[in-house]
Amino acid sequence: MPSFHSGFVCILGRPNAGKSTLLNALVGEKVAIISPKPQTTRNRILGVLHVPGPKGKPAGQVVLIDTPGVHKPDSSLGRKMMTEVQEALEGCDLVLLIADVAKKLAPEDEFALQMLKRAATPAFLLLNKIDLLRSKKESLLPRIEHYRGRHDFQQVIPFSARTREGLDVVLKEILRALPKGPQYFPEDQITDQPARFMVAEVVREQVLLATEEEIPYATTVVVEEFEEGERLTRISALIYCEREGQKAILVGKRGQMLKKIGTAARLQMEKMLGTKVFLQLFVKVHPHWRESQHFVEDLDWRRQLQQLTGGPTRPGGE
Ligand SMILES: Nc1nc2c(ncn2[C@@H]2O[C@H](COP(=O)(O)OP(=O)(O)OP(=O)(O)O)[C@@H](O)[C@H]2O)c(=O)[nH]1
Ligand SMILES: [Mg+2]
Repeated sequence: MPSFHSGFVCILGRPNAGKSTLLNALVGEKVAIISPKPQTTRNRILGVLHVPGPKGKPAGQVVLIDTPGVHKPDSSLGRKMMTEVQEALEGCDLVLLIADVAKKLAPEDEFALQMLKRAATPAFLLLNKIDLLRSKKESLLPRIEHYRGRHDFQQVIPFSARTREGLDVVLKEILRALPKGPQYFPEDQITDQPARFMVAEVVREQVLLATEEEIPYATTVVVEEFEEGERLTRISALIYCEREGQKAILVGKRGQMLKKIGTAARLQMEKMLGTKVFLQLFVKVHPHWRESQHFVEDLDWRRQLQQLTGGPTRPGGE
């Protein structure tokens, strides 16, 4: 296939800029969870976009890597998140730096720019959320000037991941920037995350949507049991939080909150898996888990997968 273009494209930017929304919009399926709260994404997430060409022949493959929002970490969890960003940047062909035009420039935007500069990879500046601007073009100009002065971007494209305005231009330019290359993933594969870990994320998304203040940040989800049948999948998951008070809120009066989270998560899982789902959720307190390097490392699904399949589990043993 002489004209097949492909490559790895890293999505980088401050928390809440719309990186995961862009990933899902380009892939056309929900690969990453999304929430109005910053620091939703905690690990790098791969989404494969199979681009059809004329006469139904594939024209290319864009392997997108969504990353956690760039911030100054203040815990083991935050440091792990920034390592995930760094790993995603390594060896990619193109970086998409996502800015949120509805927000003022913040230190996190500068951190993201610094990471991009260190990566020394061709980059696009994507100005997201233009649907929130009243007088679109004029208000974008100072932002564009600022970024143009800081870095040599191959493209600067305003768009909206939510309304899809400008998304066709984003995709066209990504394809143009990618080299001729192989098909990295088979045509029926859209992510490398096993279903077992995607369902943990689905539960976490519902926790993020249903709770406030520190609970979204102090919560993580681990799937304990995942038994896939032809018509029914049995899933049991633990929601970890850091304090008894958080547990009381997550469970709710007479278990109402946990039930609400469970019902919403189950409906999403049934759509995702194409089977009925029997979901059991439990809440457990693990004081200061975000500070525990060991616990945070064990949350990494790539490591959990190695444990499940009996492979090496610690760096150095690999
Ligand atoms: N109005 C508007 N909202 C958007 C757009 N793109 C994303 N959002 C919203 O912005 C919020 C954050 O979106 P995410 O995709 O989770 O952002 P993210 O950059 O992945 O965030 P982290 O994972 O926390 O770094 C959500 O409430 C989205 O619905 C857009 O183009 N327009
Ligand atoms: Mg995200």
